[in-house]
Amino acid sequence: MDEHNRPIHTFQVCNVMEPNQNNWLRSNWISRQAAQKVYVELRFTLRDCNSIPWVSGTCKETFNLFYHETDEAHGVKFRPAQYTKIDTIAADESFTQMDLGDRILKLNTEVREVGPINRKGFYLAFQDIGACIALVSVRVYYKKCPFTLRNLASFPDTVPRVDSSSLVEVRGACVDHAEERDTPKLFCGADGDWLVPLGRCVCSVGYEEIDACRPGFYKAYAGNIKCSKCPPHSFSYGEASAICRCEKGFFRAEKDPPTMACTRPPSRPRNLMFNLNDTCLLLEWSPPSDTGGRRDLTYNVQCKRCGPEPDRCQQCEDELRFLPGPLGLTNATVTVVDFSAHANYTFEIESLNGVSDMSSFPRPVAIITVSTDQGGPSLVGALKKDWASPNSIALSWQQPEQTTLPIIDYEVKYYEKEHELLSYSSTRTKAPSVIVSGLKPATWYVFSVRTRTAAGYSSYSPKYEYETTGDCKYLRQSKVLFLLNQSFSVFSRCQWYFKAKMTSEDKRRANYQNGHVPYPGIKTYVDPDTYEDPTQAVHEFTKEIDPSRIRIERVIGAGEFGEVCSGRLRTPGKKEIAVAIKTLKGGYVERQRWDFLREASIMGQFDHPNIIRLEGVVTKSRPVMIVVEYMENGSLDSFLRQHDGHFTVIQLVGMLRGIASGMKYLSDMGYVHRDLAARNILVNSNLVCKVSDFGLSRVLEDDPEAAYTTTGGKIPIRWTAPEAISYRKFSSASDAWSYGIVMWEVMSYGERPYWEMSNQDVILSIEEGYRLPAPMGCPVALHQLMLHCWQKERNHRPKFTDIVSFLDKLIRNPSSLLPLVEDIQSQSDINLAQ
Ligand code: ACK
Repeated sequence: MDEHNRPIHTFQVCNVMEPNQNNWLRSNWISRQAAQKVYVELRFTLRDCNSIPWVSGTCKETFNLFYHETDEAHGVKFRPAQYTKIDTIAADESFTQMDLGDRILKLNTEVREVGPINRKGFYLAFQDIGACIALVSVRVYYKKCPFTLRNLASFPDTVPRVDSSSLVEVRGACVDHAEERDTPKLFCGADGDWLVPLGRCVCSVGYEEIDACRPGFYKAYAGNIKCSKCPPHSFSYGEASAICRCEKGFFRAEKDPPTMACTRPPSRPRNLMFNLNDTCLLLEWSPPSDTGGRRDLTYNVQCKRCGPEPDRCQQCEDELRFLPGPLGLTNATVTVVDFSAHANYTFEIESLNGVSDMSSFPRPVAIITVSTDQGGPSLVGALKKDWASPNSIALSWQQPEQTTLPIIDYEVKYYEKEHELLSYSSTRTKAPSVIVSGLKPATWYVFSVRTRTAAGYSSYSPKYEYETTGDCKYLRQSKVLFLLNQSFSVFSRCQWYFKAKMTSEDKRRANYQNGHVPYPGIKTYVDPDTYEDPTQAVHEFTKEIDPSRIRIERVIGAGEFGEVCSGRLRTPGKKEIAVAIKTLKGGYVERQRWDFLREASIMGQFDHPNIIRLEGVVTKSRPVMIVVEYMENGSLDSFLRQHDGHFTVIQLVGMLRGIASGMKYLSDMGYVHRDLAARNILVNSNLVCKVSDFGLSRVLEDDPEAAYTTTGGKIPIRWTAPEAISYRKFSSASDAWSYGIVMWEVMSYGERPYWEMSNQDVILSIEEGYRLPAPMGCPVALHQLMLHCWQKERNHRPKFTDIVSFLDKLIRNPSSLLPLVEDIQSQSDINLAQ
């Protein structure tokens, strides 16, 4: 019985009482098969001699294992002398009589290696020399590395070497639909384990691991990558596709990779137009609406010349000269020269791409007929000069009343009157107005305009002659100003003596005499520094607020004098309002208190929607506070940086208009800001921009942008006009320069003017005539206005009132903002190429 009490067959011997035992048991012949080394596992029981009385001389506790190699079976023949001993086998555990009674089976298992075996087979034999044994089972086996698949290669059953320290190198064979990358190899170890995988196979085209590509998928390259979905406009019906086939009407060019979508020929060019003058015919068109999904778009031009009967046409490419050529054009334009006057040419422009040749459909073309007898759509009305400066002339004209086709734009052609035959320039505008800049001072120019519709250009308007203003006139004006300045300084000295006794009305009058011409209904600004007792200025221009009406909510920033907080202000009988509260930190000296309150005394004099509004001050209790309206979006520069690209041009122009309007108010009042910059503009929740930071004579001390100049002042160099930098000539004209910089900051969404250039380089480059280029996406009209603000000669700069009305015009006519500087630049590149 085995341990589970099942009956088993055993070979037993137990002649322990008799001496000189020599009993043999021999196996059948065992075929070696592929084995070089075999293992013999024996399971047996053995009786403990001590547990058997009276057997001490004869009882043994071991038996012997033998083998004999032969190439064939010997039948019953058995000659023990031929056998080789493998080992003496002893039991780890032997059993006793008690174990038998308790039916405990103490089974031993022993394994022995036999080999190398060279003959075809062998016998095993067991020799008993007087033990009490039962041989329960004999298992004979050999070890092999079994068939395996590794790295898409199959490795066959492999028998290890007899010498257990050397490995068998086995080359794998790629499985079906896989191909070798590096020779796949495995090594078979002595214990039948596969070791050290090397090399690999990869899936062939059209197959992925485990499976063939499903329909709708493909695999164009061998490799252990997945099958991919067919690219757009292609399909695969069957399994294991190496490439997807193109849908009808779509193609794959020879060099297109299988991963690329199938493409089709492009549609026809659009908006084909011509522009004719005496010597040149410019054909221009827009790219097709459907490029077929490709980028290798080109155009061919064909020409037909037709007589009075339209069906009698001749090819005419050879008669004409095309620049750069008639075929394979990559730009949507071609210039035609050497044409005859008084002829009708029909041009066909076809768009092509890399698969056009594969389609059997006729190629769609755009057709235009050009009569070289000039004429065309309607004329524009009279050309009026709006204003002129030494370098620019602003023109406007009436829009043609009736045009069958919408006007695309106007072309303004101009040249110096004296050099009519030498050269001319042209500029385009979508609005019926233009500022022509880059002109010479005191020079006569000739202008004419023509309209462009989809049918081409009209003939030019009659010529109009206008002159730029001359420098002499300005020189004269400067002299007058200079003289006025002389008298001011005398007056200023006298003023000193009267200062204490002057009322604000007297001061306004004094300001008036200082050269500021007050506008009817607009007060003149009074410099609070002209008060001997500053408290009086504070008293005169600000309202004292009872601090109990103020509720401070949170700190929003740090000012030069203390924290800036937001909060609420209650006014009896009015709605509570949000306010910003600037505080003066404790431990100040009287001078600092005055510097702090000076801003309030200035702000309190202003009342304009684009100037930050002073609600009042707290001076009679601590802390001293200045309370102003709350501007939800904080300062303009950081606001723009946080919302880069978020606004329409019209919104940006709206902000600029607001700032210009605030500045117009300040300049009308005779107040010069000196530190106009986006960081000193605040923005509320409705995007209304308001001028702030009236830090005043001391403003520049507080501005982190301000740097000391050679003349000793502290100045925000990048925002300041050259005359203010070199000799502190601050004026509304220098504010206009700064306004130009603010325009640039706004249009570039808070970019730093002159980027990382040093202050010294900025000064030098301005001196050499360098000006900031237009920011990306900046309309031409706005950059021209900036350049106007940055005229070296300050009297040539626009006044804020001009700026406001110019911006208003742009806002009323948004199409005037469409031409962008970058578009015009690429257009002028084309013109230059011609
Ligand atoms: O850029 P900001 O958010 O806007 O951070 C500064 C900070 O206080 C220190 O000057 C903000 N600030 C100043 N005045 C006002 C105001 N009237 N309304 C809202 N924020 C203000 C400014």
